[in-house]
Amino acid sequence: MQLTALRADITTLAVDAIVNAANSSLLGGGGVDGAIHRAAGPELVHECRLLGGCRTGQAKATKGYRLPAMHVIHTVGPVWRGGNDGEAELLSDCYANSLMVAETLGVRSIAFPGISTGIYGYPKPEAARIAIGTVSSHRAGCIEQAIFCCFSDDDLGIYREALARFGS
Ligand code: AR6
Repeated sequence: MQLTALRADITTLAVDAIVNAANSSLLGGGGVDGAIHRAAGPELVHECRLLGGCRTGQAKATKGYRLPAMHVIHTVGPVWRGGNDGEAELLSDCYANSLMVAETLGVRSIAFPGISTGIYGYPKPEAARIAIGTVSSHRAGCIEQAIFCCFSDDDLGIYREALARFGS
């Protein structure tokens, strides 16, 4: 699987699936969640209502509706509470479970935002290391490309450095 980082608004990416950093209601919110719902249109929240929410670390899929991406995989990251509350494992679960759901959909390209690193307050360099470590240890079936979609140049710098350290 190829791992890349780029700077973009995730709602513009023409990949098979984008991942949404949602909350457990799956009914929308701020940050990347709000942007995805606005770009996908109202049908997205209609489908989300049928999913019955989502626990932290888990992932559930919907269609992409008006997005260029075919699928949205909604996952719920942990709220950062200082690091001793299982945050790292839960964040890793978000990436691993999103990839598992993507495989069941036959996804070949997937883009991730920095789950939990906005409103939920997860420190960005540590979150990037977990994201890269988890995605690179996934035994790929159909997924050929994983993109870490960074919203700012600073975030892209963090991912570039983490990828270089990881040896990608
Ligand atoms: N494209 C790519 N990345 C983005 C975009 C975008 N359009 N917009 C923001 N980001 P956040 P969280 C980045 O706060 O921390 C919502 O209200 C942003 O810079 O969206 O997991 C949910 O409903 C940051 O690096 O998600 C939950 O209640 C990253 O996306 C809560 O926020 C994640 O920031 C989830 O908080």
